[in-house]
Amino acid sequence: MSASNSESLDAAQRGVTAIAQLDLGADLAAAYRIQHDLIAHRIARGERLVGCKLGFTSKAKMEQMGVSEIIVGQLTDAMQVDDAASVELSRFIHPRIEPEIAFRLGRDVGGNDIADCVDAVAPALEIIDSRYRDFRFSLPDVIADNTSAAAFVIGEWQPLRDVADLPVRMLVDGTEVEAGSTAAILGHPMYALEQLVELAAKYDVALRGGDIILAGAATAAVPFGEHRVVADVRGLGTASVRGVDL
Ligand code: OOG
Ligand code: MG
Repeated sequence: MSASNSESLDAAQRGVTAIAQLDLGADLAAAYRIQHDLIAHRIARGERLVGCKLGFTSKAKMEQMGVSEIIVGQLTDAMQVDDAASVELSRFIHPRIEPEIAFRLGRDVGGNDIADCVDAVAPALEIIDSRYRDFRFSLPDVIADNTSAAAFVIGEWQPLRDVADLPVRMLVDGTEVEAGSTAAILGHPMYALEQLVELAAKYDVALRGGDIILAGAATAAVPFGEHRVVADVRGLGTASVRGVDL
């Protein structure tokens, strides 16, 4: 059951074709097992895990998607797009983009306080692309689908500083389309990291030195098309990407 669900999701992503929602019931552990199987297919093709991402850490995201529980997904090297680079839109089914902040772990978390393990922070953008029709899903559906992870961009890393309440803006071709604050991320992005430690232990996600962690979008996501999109986090700088149709 879970193998075939992970194969359907993997094929949907590779074939850039949406599938019907899965009928998973309410078992979140089973949904995370499908996510692990899905990542295993990617690893088997030569991709490498580079970190993880949180989802639904802000009210704006929860309300936009009708989901109210925080979730974790996994990031591979194939999802990373260089800052200020172009990305081909044909890779995605119905992509959306959202502003994020990213943390980098300087060492394995193990039993340590995660705040002590973070060695850098950066502005970031995440491109999400549900593999489900109409971008609609239940909580288990989106967990199985690796939390809609599709691509991400990291701006310049800098030493960790106070990120409690930094204004966040997202601009599309120079026009502001979303604005918020890092305080929208569970009240404080470091609190999101503490929640991540619990989720990661429960659902078998490693938190290793060198890993990148996306803390979750502070604002709603917007459709990603043939535009230049910038995330601007005051005090941290920007991350940007251009969507291109070749
Ligand atoms: C799920 C991913 C949520 C975030 O930052 O909250 C997420 C989705 O919205 O499709 O990445
Ligand atoms: Mg996100």
